[in-house]
Amino acid sequence: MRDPIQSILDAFRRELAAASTAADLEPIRIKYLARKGQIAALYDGLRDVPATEKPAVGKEINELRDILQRELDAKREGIESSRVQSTSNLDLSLPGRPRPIGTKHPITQTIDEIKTIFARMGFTVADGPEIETDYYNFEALNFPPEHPARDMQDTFFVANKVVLRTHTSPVQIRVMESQPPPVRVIIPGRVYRNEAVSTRSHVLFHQIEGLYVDRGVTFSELKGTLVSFVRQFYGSDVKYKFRPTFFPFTEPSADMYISCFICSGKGCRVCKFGGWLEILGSGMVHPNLYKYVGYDPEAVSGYAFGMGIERIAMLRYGIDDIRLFFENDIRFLKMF
Ligand code: 2NM
Repeated sequence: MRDPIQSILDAFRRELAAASTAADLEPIRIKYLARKGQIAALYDGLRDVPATEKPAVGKEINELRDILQRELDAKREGIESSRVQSTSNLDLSLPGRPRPIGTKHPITQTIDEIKTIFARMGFTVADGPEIETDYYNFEALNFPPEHPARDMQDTFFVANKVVLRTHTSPVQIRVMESQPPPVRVIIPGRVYRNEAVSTRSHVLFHQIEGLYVDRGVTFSELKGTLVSFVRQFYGSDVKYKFRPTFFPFTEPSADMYISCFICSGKGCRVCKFGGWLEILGSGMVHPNLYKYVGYDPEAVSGYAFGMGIERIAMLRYGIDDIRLFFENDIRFLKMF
């Protein structure tokens, strides 16, 4: 029995050395270690071994079986770990996996578009602090001391006489303070109002305001600029109208409306069946403001305007709940 044991071991090792994949190992295992393999045949052969030698020969077969099993396992492990480490199985010519690309938030997109239109008309972009003093947010904008907007119900107070800005207009005051006329700027940014959150209003939203001050600026220039803006933003066939209104910081003041671009003014859900959409407020800068910033109200005049970005984006895309802009639901954001 000794010779067959040695020759089985030699043959096994030769075949094992030649194997290079896990699939190569299986026939070897079957040939030697399976139920009808060569080890099993050796055990069968024990029948013909003299009784006195049986224990010793049996022990040798047991040892051979254990060696084969161990070496087979070691070879399998070696193959598996080298398969992970080796680059020889990688196809380096495969194209990379595509990664999802983000998009700009619809509010950012809307701001960018409006900025581009006003930049072509000579407006530069300015910005300023979101935490403001009562002076810049109200007083220098000609809000009387008891104006309801100054109430805790409408404005977030950070401290006595310190508020979260309720509009971007304080930046216009800061710009005028810091430079002589002419001034031609737009200011996009976040503003805050202490209001109940609902489908139509939020404590945080965005505005773009504009200001043009120079010698001899007239109301017709205000109209011309805003009409040019709505034609570029909503299309050249848009109908519009101005309606008198009131703001503390402008006199006279006017709200601008456009014909509903969804139904062309026939009446639909977006315009609430009125045919007209209010899209911005505007007016001639109140002379009192010039005194606060050190301009001569006799020498200069100007116009200002402001619009809510969420409102404009909601009208444009038919969005019926302002809260969607702030929830970062990826299904919503992917629509733009
Ligand atoms: C509006 C409507 C009308 C406005 C006024 C000023 C300034 F420069 F006088 F301070 N900035 N923005 C203004 C005028 C804003 O928003 C609806």
